[in-house]
Amino acid sequence: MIFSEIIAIPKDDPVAFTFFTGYMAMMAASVFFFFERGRVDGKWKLSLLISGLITGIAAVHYYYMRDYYMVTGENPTSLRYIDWTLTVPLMCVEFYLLTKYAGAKVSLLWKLIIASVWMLVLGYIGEAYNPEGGSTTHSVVYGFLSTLGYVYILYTAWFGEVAHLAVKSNSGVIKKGVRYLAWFVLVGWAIYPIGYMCMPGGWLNIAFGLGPTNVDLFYNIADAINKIGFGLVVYNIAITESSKNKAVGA
Ligand SMILES: *C/C=C(C)/C=C/C=C(C)/C=C/C1=C(C)CCCC1(C)C
Repeated sequence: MIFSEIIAIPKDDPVAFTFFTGYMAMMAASVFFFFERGRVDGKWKLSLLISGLITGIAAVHYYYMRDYYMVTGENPTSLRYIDWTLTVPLMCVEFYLLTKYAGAKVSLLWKLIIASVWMLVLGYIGEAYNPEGGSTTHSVVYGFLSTLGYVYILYTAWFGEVAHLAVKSNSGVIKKGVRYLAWFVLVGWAIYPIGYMCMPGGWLNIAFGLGPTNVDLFYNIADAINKIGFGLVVYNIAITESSKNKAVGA
């Protein structure tokens, strides 16, 4: 068939649908962040650039992940983790930039990046090297080790350095914004381990019979919430702080 190369979205495949809409949403968000960059004060331009890069990198990966999924019917695990290994550290950069003016040091950035890479490398081993048919031990051991990195970031955002610096910033907008981001890490990021547990041998696979396609479903929904949501919070801080300065005539 001549059209076999054109990969459509079957109407009974929600996973394919979320790959496609995820791609569109990420791309649209990037365009938005890049254009709006021109409207914020100089010190916020880098934050908006990073927001646009996060969704832009994801958009490219979604383009390829959808293809991979449509052609093989399997989880695009490698592409997924390459995407995350680029975008999650960039989210750490967002935390750092928001608290930089309150005195955040580069060491904070490195600690967050190391914790996120730890979380992702162990999650990747958990998924990519899950034995044929699935192993609960394998999935639980690497899931647990990965979670340690997640908890570290969670702690830093809620009670650790990031939280302290946000308070020190003396800006209600930054305080509230960082708190919003901390909520994203607590609730939005918690969707990922749920997806992870759907792989063969995972707890949700065993308890409820959820399978590999649910892994992608949860990941795609979580990505849209977190990457675009994170960017919008940063955007809101930037635009509010910028207009505040204009009003004062600074
Ligand atoms: C844009 C992508 C983001 C924000 C990805 C975040 C991913 C996680 C928070 C993944 C966490 C995991 C665990 C806490 C344990 C199981 C393995 C992972 C990697 C799915």
